[in-house]
Amino acid sequence: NKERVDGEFIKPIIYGNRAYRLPEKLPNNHTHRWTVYVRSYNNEKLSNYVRKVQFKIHSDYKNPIQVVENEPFEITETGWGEFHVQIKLYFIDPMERQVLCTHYLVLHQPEYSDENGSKFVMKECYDEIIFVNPLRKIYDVITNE
Ligand code: SLL
Repeated sequence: NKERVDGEFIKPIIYGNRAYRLPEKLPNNHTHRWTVYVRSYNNEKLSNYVRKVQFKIHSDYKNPIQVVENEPFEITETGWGEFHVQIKLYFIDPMERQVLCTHYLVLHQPEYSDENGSKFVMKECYDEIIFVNPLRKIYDVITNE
């Protein structure tokens, strides 16, 4: 069904990272385990309209480009340094342009405590996806949530 709805519709998203300090340094000098992620603002299913997410990390890594096709849209690695991560969202509707978010991975601050009292570092950013003349079936999910 190729029917479209005229107009612009917005879905809020959150992207960012968490990082935990490792109890001891790994042989490759890695000091932290981190996860970079993107999710919908209200914890609704992003996969209703996102087909896949590509994460591009520092070229130091063996797999600098990783594609995640299912929720949760996230990758976890260990490392020692901070750098820019490119997060690219691909939509189910091929007519929707890809959305690129650039996130600066943080390991050192700001710091929070989780349910178990473990300290972690987190930084999250808010952004919005704008759907222009979406397919009816995409319109239905983005407006019914
Ligand atoms: C820079 N900010 O731009 C620094 C780079 C790279 C971090 C940080 C380990 C990767 C690996 C790691 O954390 N690299 O061992 O594969 O120069």
